[in-house]
Amino acid sequence: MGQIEKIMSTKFEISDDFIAEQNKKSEEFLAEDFDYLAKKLKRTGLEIEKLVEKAQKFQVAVPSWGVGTGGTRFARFPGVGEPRGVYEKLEDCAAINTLVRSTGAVSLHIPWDKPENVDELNSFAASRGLKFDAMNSNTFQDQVGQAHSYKFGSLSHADKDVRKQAIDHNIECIELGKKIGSQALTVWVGDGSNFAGQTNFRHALENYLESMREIYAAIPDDWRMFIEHKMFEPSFYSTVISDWGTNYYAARELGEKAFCLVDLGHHAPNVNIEQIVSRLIQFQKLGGFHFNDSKYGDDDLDTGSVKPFQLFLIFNELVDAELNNLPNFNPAYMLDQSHNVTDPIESLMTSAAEVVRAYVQAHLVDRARLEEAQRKGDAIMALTTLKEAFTTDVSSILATARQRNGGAIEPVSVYRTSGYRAEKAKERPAQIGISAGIV
Ligand code: LRH
Ligand code: MN
Repeated sequence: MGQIEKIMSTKFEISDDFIAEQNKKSEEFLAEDFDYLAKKLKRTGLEIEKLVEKAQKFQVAVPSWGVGTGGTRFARFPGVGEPRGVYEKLEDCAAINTLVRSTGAVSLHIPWDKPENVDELNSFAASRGLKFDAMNSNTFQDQVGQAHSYKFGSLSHADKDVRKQAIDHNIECIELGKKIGSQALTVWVGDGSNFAGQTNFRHALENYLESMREIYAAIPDDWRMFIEHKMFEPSFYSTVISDWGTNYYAARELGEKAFCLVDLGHHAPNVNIEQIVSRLIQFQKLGGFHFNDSKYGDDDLDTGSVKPFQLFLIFNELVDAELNNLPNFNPAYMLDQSHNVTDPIESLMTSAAEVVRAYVQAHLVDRARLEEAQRKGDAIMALTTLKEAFTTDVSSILATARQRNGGAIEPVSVYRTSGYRAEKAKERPAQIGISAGIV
């Protein structure tokens, strides 16, 4: 056992026995709700046990940067027992997975999570039952001692030396990812401009593609590269990879290991994201998702907390692709949220459950009836068919899946009863100082 693991083994954890004991309080009502739903679904020819199995297998990765309290440019109001480094972040990610059993992988952000000792990181993660999902590079902030600033861009920067620095950083992320079992690199760049004329749109995209080709060449054959588009912020006049079309063009240009990642908050309000998803599935370039929710900009609110019907409609497209075995369809699911006013662990548990909910509800859709309605142009029947699935309360399926996986029937109340946050407040003395932003 390594040094870190020895230290961390003394820390408070939520035990499986505690969860099983707490579940006793809810088992009876759960059984009642489950039996009622089983009968209701049977009427439409659906086997509830098959749906529970699907829910038990479903996984969505959590962002390491999501377990700390987030903030805005105005302020960040840290909570108690904040994780102070990658090991405490993994501790909290493990607590989430212990309770919901659908978040067994963590997506790291470099250099925020750069480990001193990779072997220690690997053995600690393994000891907590965690794997590593996509690596996230960071060329949107300047690190202390960095030779060139990213103030005016990174992979698309007019200066070749700045681009080289950004390319090298992404390749460093791949090399680290290979050592910890990750199989994907997510590249999001904030590159763009704040004034008309500040950048040449064509040159910026050409520079970006030239840089990405060098990074792509370092992507191992069993890896994928996820390109993340975003309409605006931190640039407020133009963004180099601003929409799914440019993203798709870049992924096509780079090659078969490059795919498009859809962060739900990276689109203008009311954009039809489910159609973008359908297009990327059809074009065999859907790499994955950063799930969150928003009302205005990239608000990074909890998934399903603002537009749950949109989340359902996105999964309706994903399940349609799954059931039709469409080619090259293997999307990576991740949460990417910022928790400014809630306990991040509660938000991530609740959001993970909302993603599984949308997935299970999408499996309730009577697809034969939907296709018939679509053939006949019967809009009301089509919408009703979707709404019947969306308005079916599948909570008892989700809770049963968690319970059968060894997790909590009621994750948030078991978490609160465990006193985990208060224990972490004792173990992790607060770090004094004003801060803003997401980390
Ligand atoms: C950009 C983004 C990106 C991450 C960052 C933390 O808005 O969605 O995925 O690198 O948030
Ligand atoms: Mn994102």
